[in-house]
Amino acid sequence: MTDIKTHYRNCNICEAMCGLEIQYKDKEILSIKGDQKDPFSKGYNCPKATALQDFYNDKERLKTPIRRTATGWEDISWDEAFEEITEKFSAIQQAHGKNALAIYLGNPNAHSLGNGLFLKPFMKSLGTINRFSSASTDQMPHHVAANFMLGAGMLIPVPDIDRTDFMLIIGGNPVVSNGSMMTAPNVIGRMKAIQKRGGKVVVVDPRRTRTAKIADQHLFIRPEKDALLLFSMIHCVFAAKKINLRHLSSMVEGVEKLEHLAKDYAPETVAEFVGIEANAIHALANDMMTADSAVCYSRMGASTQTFGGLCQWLTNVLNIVTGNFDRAGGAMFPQPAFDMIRNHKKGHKSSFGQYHSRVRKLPFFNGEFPVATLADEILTQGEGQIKSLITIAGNPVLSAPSGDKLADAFDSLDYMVSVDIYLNETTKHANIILPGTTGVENSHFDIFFNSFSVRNTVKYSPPLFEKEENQRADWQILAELSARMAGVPLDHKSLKITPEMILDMELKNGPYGEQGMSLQKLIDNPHGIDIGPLMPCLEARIKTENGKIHILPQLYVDDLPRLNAVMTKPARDNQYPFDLIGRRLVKSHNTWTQNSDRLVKGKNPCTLEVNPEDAKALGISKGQILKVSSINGAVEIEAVITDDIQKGVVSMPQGWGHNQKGTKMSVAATQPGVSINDLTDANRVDTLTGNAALNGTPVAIAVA
Ligand SMILES: Nc1nc2c(c(=O)[nH]1)N[C@H]1C(S)=C(S)[C@@H](COP(=O)(O)OP(=O)(O)OC[C@H]3O[C@@H](n4cnc5c(=O)[nH]c(N)nc54)[C@H](O)[C@@H]3O)O[C@H]1N2
Ligand SMILES: Nc1nc2c(c(=O)[nH]1)N[C@H]1C(S)=C(S)[C@@H](COP(=O)(O)OP(=O)(O)OC[C@H]3O[C@@H](n4cnc5c(=O)[nH]c(N)nc54)[C@H](O)[C@@H]3O)O[C@H]1N2
Ligand code: SF4
Ligand SMILES: [Mo]
Repeated sequence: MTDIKTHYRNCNICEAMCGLEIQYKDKEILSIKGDQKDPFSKGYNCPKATALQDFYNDKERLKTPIRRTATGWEDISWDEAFEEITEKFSAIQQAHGKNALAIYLGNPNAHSLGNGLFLKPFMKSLGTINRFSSASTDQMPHHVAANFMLGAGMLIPVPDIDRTDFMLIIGGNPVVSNGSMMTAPNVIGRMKAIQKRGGKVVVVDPRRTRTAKIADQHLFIRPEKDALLLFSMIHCVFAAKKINLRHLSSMVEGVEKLEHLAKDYAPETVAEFVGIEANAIHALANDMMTADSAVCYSRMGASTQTFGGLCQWLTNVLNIVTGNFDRAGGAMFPQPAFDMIRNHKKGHKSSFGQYHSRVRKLPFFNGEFPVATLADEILTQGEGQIKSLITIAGNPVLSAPSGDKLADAFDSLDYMVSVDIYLNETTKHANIILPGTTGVENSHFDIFFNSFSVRNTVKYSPPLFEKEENQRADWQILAELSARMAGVPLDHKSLKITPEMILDMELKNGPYGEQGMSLQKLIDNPHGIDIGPLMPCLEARIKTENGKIHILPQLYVDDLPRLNAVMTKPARDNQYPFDLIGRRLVKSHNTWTQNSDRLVKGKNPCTLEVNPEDAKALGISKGQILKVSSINGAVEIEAVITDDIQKGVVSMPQGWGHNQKGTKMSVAATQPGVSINDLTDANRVDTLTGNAALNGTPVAIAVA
């Protein structure tokens, strides 16, 4: 028994940063469970953590570079792969300009220490502005609001869930997603604790989610009407003369003009469009105003929709005007040990709108263009057209709107490379796939999610298993490709830099450096270190030039006519009378975890939820196969009839569609489902931020 060892690390699949205790013998994992001694997650973990061993053991996971040939894929050496890629990328950039090469970054990059540190220099070495990422199918509106209101895109407020007396959750299902832009392992426990201390949780969602079922109150809302609801609540705060800025009163600019604008959004005016009665809106506003502390938290449902920009701005505004910004129990700002905005100067120029995309004129921001227009930029001929692409840890064929069209666009590229661990729906279009190490083979530190965490904690995880001789880490792939593209010799000292070296320097120079924070300190504390609850810190952290909170940035004022137009249009499109929304499932993470048998076995999870009244009107019965069609395309999917979904709305999971030829994920293919993004429409975006409008897609449904 003595050779059974224990390893502690953080799970890096989702944002919750759960601490894990892993028992192993040699290279075999014996058990994975929550680490009781992790000061933040305290033993909590979800079923996906156990699958870390499946990804590690997966025989289909790629470990050596592969190249597509006329007769199939062949293994090639790293040298050969790098040589070919450097030659092709350089030739394309020479012939068509630097921007002819595009980059797409997917979600796992945010969950990787190495990628978090090495992507920036990598992208710089390619010299292209054609950068895209999953952020524009996700949280871009949060960054835009933080940028314009607080002066830094990463200065995003998070709900102080552990101390609040009233939590309003709009368009988030953290009980299933485990929280997002709110790193909070064990959300159920934290929600129940609110209730136990006499507080209240309200969920606003077109679907009665698991989070809604645990909450004290659930309000169905019509999809994409959240901005009207939020503005109406702000109207109520002004009407009741309950504006209370507390310690921020001398810091907030623009309140008078805001009050004037809010007059147009009385509950009685917006109610019929929002689908929530006026008195319920008054009551909700009253709850926010009267609770000792309160916080409005809005997420994917209020972000990936046509008014995502307005929603995230108004969420901040509601928290500010009710006196719940930068205050215990309200929306607060973490102070992470690795502080990403440490070197941001006050009043630095934002990149928002620095460029506009060539074809659809969507705004550039945070170093990227919206992925909703990637296919246009590949397919539209002319100066500046994208001819070549590198995807890094992303699967946009399944994750981006009109993903099927994107796949066709990929086929028209001159050359494509993917840095990925699987041959999947996206990477099958590449000429070469470069596989990085993953999960337990990597060391880990959450650069990003400590910045969105409901408590200040810090933890480093060493690799559990050494990588095999021929394997490379993602960051090593990025570093070598950068060097080769720049003509830097491969024995150059810059190639000796490791993520650990940078991490140690950041920790030592960070906010806790003087108290002895360092990598060694984290190695000595394998369960992690608790720094404490979030503290008011906005005055010190704000990055606007004059140190003020801009409550009314002009770009939002300019977007209001678009919102107001909603109240004059007919609610329903006759051809596509239903609104399609997405849902997340406990046992899958986006598109990529489905090659684990333990996560996909059981009954088909990829079903369409239909309200009983709609089912009756259309003659749909349980288990029937339905054809769902949109302006983009059509899929066939099994019906589930439930009053958990609002009438007129249908819901299907995101992340599925593993039924394509030419991939190598045979377990995923046993439970393929269909892709929601064969229905979503890349032309539906929040025009303000360019974020994809994945929710609220107009669809028709019929028995197939
Ligand atoms: N309709 C609809 N669409 C959605 C959403 C929705 O709610 N509805 N959600 C959106 C959101 S929030 C997001 S974040 C995006 C996600 O969009 P993507 O990031 O494009 O999709 P993922 O499924 O996360 O793809 C991860 C890819 O990384 C690979 N991978 C996994 N681990 C590693 C690793 O360690 N190294 C490398 N190199 N590769 C790795 C996987 O094989 C996979 O190809 O999807 C978006 N799409
Ligand atoms: N198990 C699991 N966990 C995950 C992921 C996963 O795939 N699986 N993905 C991770 C990622 S990348 C992210 S970004 C997070 C996302 O985390 P969340 O935002 O919590 O995730 P969703 O489940 O997409 O929640 C969106 C909710 O918005 C609702 N909704 C849809 N349209 C509207 C609308 O117009 N208005 C309102 N008010 N609500 C609406 C949906 O019904 C849904 O309940 O989850 C992360 N965690
Ligand atoms: S909740 Fe997220 S971080 Fe925690 S164990 Fe599950 S997948 Fe991992
Ligand atoms: Mo996401």
